[in-house]
Amino acid sequence: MELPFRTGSFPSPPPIASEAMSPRLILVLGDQLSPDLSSLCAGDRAIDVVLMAEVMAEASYVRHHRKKLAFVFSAMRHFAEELRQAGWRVDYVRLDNPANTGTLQGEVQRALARHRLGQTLATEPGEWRLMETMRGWDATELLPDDRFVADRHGFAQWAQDRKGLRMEHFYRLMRRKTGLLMVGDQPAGGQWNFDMDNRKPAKSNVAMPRPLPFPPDPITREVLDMVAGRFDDHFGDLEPFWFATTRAEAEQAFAHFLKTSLRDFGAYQDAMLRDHKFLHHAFVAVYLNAGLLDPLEMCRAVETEWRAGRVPLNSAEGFIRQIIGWREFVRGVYWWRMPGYAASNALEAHRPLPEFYWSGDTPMACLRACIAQTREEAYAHHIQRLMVTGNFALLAGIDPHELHEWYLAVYADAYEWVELPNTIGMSQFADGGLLASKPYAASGAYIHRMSDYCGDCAYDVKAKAGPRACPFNLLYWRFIARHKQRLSRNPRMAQMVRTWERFSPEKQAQLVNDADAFLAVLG
Ligand code: FAD
Ligand code: DLZ
Ligand code: SF4
Repeated sequence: MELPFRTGSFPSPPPIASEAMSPRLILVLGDQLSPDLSSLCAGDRAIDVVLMAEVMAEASYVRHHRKKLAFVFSAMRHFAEELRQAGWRVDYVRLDNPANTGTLQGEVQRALARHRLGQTLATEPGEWRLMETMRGWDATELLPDDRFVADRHGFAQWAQDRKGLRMEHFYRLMRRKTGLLMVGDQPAGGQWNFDMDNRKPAKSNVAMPRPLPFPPDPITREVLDMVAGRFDDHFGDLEPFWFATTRAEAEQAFAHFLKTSLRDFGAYQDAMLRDHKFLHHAFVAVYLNAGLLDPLEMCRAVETEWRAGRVPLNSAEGFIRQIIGWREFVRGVYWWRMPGYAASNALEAHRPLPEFYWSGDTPMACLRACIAQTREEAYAHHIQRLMVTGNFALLAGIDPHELHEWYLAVYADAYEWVELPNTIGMSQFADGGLLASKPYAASGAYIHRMSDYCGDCAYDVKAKAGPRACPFNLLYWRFIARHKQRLSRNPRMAQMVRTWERFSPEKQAQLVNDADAFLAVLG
């Protein structure tokens, strides 16, 4: 059962062919900022040349948030400096270089000619789109990206032999493989999962920690000026910019999280508050996905905090599950099911994405708050993404592909391998239940219980019908009615279908009419 994941050992790069001993160009992408990247490990710093290139094609395949662009370019420039200090010859092409061709392929070709090299070496890119392109390049060797706990081929092998995929099964394999929170072959605390302890609403009047900010240094300042000048049509506030842009800073930010927030991470994981954008969340996905942090090192540090008695097990387990469970699982699903996965639309949702997802201009206070903080910080935490912006889109029948492009653009941590399965699978159920066991559909009552948004809203969360009824309440029943055949076959949703069927025909008609009236003016 555990064999596909090579228990106890991690994938190592395949041997390099003997002809590859001549100097090569090593292409390092903007989310590959790890000194132990497979291509760097296989390279030879005495003879090879590292190429890093800022290119318009990557900066504009969706209109990335301006803070995300600033983060990627600044982190790339800092990483290039670190490689130089480590003895690598680095050729760094800036976006504003007049000779920049605008594409990675163009920059590789130019660099090969500049350095009189004939071969390129790279670590596999994280996105299918780029993998397809790079596989077509001449004389290019692609090495596996081994910065993950599970290798993607092993995942596909494991997944295709199973009737139904469940993250929990995969997660237990990862716990066994890594030994994290294990006592012998049993889970610490006698339970694999403490999610039931992790659903407390939070109080808005208590002091909250916040992620460690870093004032921009001269490299970042130069990048901020460039992004301000070139990307004024992209979404999001560029300043104040406070993200870590080096590995050392990202490690400091994570250490700060361990000290100030991990203890309460579990209990308040699902809470949402107007004035506390980060609550006890780590704000590390942006660093982790770019390669500035290492997932296993992070999990081991969390485990150490628990073993030292400084944090409770539900928090340590909750955090580790997100990293070696969900993060690895969605990556596995992505590579297993692409390219078709991106076009999934099992619920046949075709409504265009409402304009307010960009402007935040809506009387719905929960959506207004989540979109405002997304614009300010290129960040919203998981429950804001899943149960506010995602839930609304699911209930309203928004086209999942349009929504996917929105999530990919607006979050600083967004790369397709992690964003797409979260959007298509977990949030929109557009894969028909491959990734999630039920649609994450909820009425206003859930948002009211877990947040303080409703007090500030033009709608009444308690009203189930009429013009002031919370739109989530109206849309929830319309969703159940619309998909009742499919949902009645789902053991976790069948009860809601039965409730719907017990409503009188008049009540059903009113709910659907009110919901349709709301959608008609949604735009
Ligand atoms: P914390 O809440 O502190 O969690 C710790 C870490 O666990 C995160 O940094 C992340 O690496 C990992 N993690 C937690 N949940 C997930 C998950 N469902 N999938 C993968 N990793 C997870 N995460 C991304 O990294 N990039 C995305 O583009 C992205 N898009 C999402 C889109 C939707 C619709 C949804 C519902 C979720 C998405 N997520 C995405 C997952 C999750 O929301 C973010 O990882 C998390 O909010 C990042 O903030 P944090 O670092 O403070 O995380
Ligand atoms: C996200 C991003 C951006 C905005 N810009 C660049 C870039 O200019 N050069 C680069 O090498 N990488 C960039 N990236 C990261 C890539 O988009 C990422 O490597 C692919 O999407 C694969 O995950
Ligand atoms: Fe959101 Fe409804 Fe609450 Fe308004 S009343 S904040 S729309 S859940």
